[in-house]
Amino acid sequence: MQLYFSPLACSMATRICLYEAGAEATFVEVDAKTKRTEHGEDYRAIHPLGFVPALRIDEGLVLTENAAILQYVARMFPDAGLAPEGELARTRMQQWLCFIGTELHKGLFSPLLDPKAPKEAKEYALEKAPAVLGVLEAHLAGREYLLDRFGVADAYLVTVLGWTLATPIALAKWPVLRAYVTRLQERPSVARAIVEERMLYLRERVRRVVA
Ligand SMILES: N[C@@H](CCC(=O)N[C@@H](CS)C(=O)NCC(=O)O)C(=O)O
Repeated sequence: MQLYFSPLACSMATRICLYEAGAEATFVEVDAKTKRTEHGEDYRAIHPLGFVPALRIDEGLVLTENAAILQYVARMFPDAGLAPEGELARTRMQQWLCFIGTELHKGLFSPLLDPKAPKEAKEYALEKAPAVLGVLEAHLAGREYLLDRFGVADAYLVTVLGWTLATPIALAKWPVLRAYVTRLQERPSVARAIVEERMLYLRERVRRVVA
């Protein structure tokens, strides 16, 4: 399979899960600004909105939407234990994937990180931070992961919470969350993804300055 990604974007959650699973995968970088892949393809022909991630699966099909892709990877590599068994536990996992994707990623972080978002949109998003982060702080108190063991929802959460560094949100106000991020960032699959994507992110920034 082939993962279309942009450095440090939400697509990093899938990279983490592919590493966890020891999957054979290739990674195609998408320039978030020009919407060209590293091979010069027009990425909008692959994803009409130009969003990462997209996952080209072996049968030649392309999947989109982070929550769906993460669950697909978990199902393809069951030995990695990235998604729980059982109806209730699976629904809980979907609950967290939806929460992270809507309340956290799109509701809170997208306006804060989007240079084109108006000031009012950023302020409105920031007002929601205490309630949304408070839900996670309360849930993770006394727990290592969102569910019983590390899984796709954790990969997504640690990726998104890593973005706080580029926003006015200070995780020091949510000590449980801060400890969760620190702990998960030390996990080998997460640490590897961060190191690799940080380097690519810096390279992209340099390319942009030079261009
Ligand atoms: N609904 C999509 C949203 C994905 C998304 O927002 N991706 C961001 C990166 S984290 C993106 O590609 N942004 C590029 C842009 O806004 O043009 C999903 O869940 O996969």
